[in-house]
Amino acid sequence: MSHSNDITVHPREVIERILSMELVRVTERAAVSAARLRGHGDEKAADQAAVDAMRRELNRLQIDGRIVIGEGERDEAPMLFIGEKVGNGQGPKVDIAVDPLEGTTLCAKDMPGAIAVMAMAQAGSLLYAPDVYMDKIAIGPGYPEGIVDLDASPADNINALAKAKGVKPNEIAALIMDRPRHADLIEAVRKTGASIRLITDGDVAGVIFTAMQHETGIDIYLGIGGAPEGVLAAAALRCVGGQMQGRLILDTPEKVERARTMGITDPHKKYQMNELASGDVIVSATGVTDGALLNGVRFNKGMIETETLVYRSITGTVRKIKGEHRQFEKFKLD
Ligand code: VTB
Repeated sequence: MSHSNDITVHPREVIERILSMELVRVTERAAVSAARLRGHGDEKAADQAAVDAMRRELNRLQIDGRIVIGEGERDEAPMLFIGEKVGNGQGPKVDIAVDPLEGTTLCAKDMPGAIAVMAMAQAGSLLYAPDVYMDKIAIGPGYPEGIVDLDASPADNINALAKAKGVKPNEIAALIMDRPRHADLIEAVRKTGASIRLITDGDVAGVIFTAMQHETGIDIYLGIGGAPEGVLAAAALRCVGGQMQGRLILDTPEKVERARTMGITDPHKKYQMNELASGDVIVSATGVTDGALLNGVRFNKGMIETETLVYRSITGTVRKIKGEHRQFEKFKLD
């Protein structure tokens, strides 16, 4: 009988494999804590609960971690601020991007699409983005490289995508955040005949929707949302092989300066997806409210259910993990 303990696994592989499951726990805990305040109309309290839980769980991990995308800069965010060290300092050196509650308003109003999300990568591989806006464009996998571009007109992008998909432009569905700043964009997309799904919040999930077109019906994401959310979305999309570009909106000298102190020397740079997130990345997202990607947290009698998507760029694996957390006294999720 042969023994299988002679299989050689690269040490980095082992670390990453173990960490993928650890990240699931981190976002699960953040989601459960936020969901206890779901539908209570208090965005701040829900966000704080998610931040507390995420930070506590991160500090339990065997990592030498540093927050690169977090709740804000040190002076404005007491927890999970940019530059904060997390983990027990013992394991691999990693950079971490977090959004403990992406869609605080969605959670406070119990509307679809709030998630707890984080990405972890080798140190130096996530863009240190300031908390400004980012202009973004994203499509799912399977298209030739470069068929859409942030600098092309909306009409050219929709038409090129339709051609590559082998459909008419009126069979393309775009997703755009419902904001006055998008009035011209929305008009231009509508002129092509494409349909638009407007969302009130939550464009990390919005970008990921393009990679699951068969489930979400969305072909392309367009428009301006948060830059930190752009990095998280790029990290997830990289794992499944879509295309994305982003450009920071640094429209005041103060923002240009803030970006410069974070190492960004060209304020007009158009970032490709693998410049937003490179190297080996793991992304974990747990549903807080129900959404197209994930069910929200369910509080049952004696048991809490969670749903999490975990992405790994090294293998392109996407796992949907259903957690059943039995509320035995000693294992209780708080
Ligand atoms: C964006 C978007 C996020 O908040 O940051 C948005 O990326 C804020 O946009 O997903 P406005 O300033 O226009 O309100 C979210 O929708 C949720 O955090």
